[in-house]
Amino acid sequence: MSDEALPDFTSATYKDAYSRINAIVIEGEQEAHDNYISLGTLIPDQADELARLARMELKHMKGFTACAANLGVDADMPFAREFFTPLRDNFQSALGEGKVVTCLLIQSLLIEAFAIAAYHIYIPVADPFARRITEAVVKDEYTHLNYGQEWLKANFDASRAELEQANRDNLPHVRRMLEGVAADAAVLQMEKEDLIEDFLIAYQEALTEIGFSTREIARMAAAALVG
Ligand code: PL3
Ligand code: FE2
Ligand code: FE2
Repeated sequence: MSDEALPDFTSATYKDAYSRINAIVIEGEQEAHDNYISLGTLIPDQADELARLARMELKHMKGFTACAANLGVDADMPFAREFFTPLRDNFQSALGEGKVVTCLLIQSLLIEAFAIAAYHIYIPVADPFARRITEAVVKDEYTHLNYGQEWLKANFDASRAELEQANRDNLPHVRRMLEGVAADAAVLQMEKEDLIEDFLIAYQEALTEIGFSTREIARMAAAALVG
């Protein structure tokens, strides 16, 4: 991949695809910020740490906003807002019910694993300006995934059933999101199969650390096929 030609970052086709992909990333970072602030209301003794994670998300958002400006692209924010609707709605209803486990699964496991996969696959095909920014961001996203992972690991017995249900309710949305972004991602020379593979590695590693068995994880991953 690395010895292939990079995309033409100035072409109309590239900029058109970038206006949606970049907007998804900006919206995702903004919502991640809001979600960590909200999580601080559910876990008050962690509010300071969660506010620190939230601040990192705003920094990411600014970085990706600069990437669009650098390419002369106008991010399609209404498209991106729509893109996140299912996960945003599910996070908001879990928040309303005080379901911290579901909120952590949606934000720290699913959304962060999705971001990690997307950024990994993007880095080798990004323009040099965006590459530097994305490399710094992806390190932070591991910190965020790890935050949720460690909390859920420490509370595994009490969280297990809710995690399985939240996975069933939300993993199918992640699959649809991957499918929804695939055509634009391909214009950026990011392959759908690579995105799915990287996502599953990050997500399954987290579930393993939290305490699920291989068989349980296989059953959870199957929810994306039937959902
Ligand atoms: C949480 O910290 C961030 C959530 C962001 C979700 C990102 C989804 C990415 C979709 C495909 C993007 C490829 C990367 C392009 C960068 C401009
Ligand atoms: Fe982020
Ligand atoms: Fe994050």
